[in-house]
Amino acid sequence: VDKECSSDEKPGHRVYLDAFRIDKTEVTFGQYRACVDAGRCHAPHVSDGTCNVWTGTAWDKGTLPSSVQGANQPVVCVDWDQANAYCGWKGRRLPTEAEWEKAARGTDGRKYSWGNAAYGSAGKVANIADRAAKGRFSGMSWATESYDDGFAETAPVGSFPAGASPYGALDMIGNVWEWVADWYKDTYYSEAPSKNPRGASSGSYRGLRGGSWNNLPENDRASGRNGFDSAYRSVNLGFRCAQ
Ligand SMILES: [Ca+2]
Ligand SMILES: [Ca+2]
Repeated sequence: VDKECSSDEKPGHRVYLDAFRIDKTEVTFGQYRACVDAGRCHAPHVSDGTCNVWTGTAWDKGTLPSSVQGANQPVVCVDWDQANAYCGWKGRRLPTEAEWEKAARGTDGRKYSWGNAAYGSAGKVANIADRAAKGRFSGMSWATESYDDGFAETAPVGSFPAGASPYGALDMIGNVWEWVADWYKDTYYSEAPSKNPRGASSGSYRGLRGGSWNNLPENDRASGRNGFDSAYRSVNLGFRCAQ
């Protein structure tokens, strides 16, 4: 179905997973701050110069704009350890990469959480780099003109019910990339077990999935994979929990 798959998404293979639960939405600033207030999480890196922020014309390490720090917007500028600690505080854990993908696209091999309809023909289904972003940011040359989701930066979680996955999970595609539990390995699917895969046994990058408000459509797909240093912090990278 998906002609945009890159090499790290291949070979296509069938995976069996034990039952699990996953959060319906990305974790918000409001939810995360409760963990900070409880003394169990480190504050998001919004102003210490370690978070990669989008200035409108370039990426830079700087202060996170207040426009993306709303209580119902996804928490960002959190690294993998912070995401892992938050989920632990909730009695949950980060999803495995395979769990994340099943939650996003179900079992019928669809390209997106909502099905196979392309951006621009499926209504407002996800927050990606769209016409609204291009209108706000002169430097976002890659944003697509043919789709308008209405948000130039992060949207409050759950803003796109039309993009819900077969299990009702929201914003699996777009809004913010989401940390998963696994070490990322580009060739992992050639060696992964068919039951409950948990990622490479070691590595230097942790997996992230789903694309973001700052990415073009080909990055905002259910099977797309990415990995970053676990200490990476960015305005377009958050997480959700599973159990
Ligand atoms: Ca957008
Ligand atoms: Ca997301």
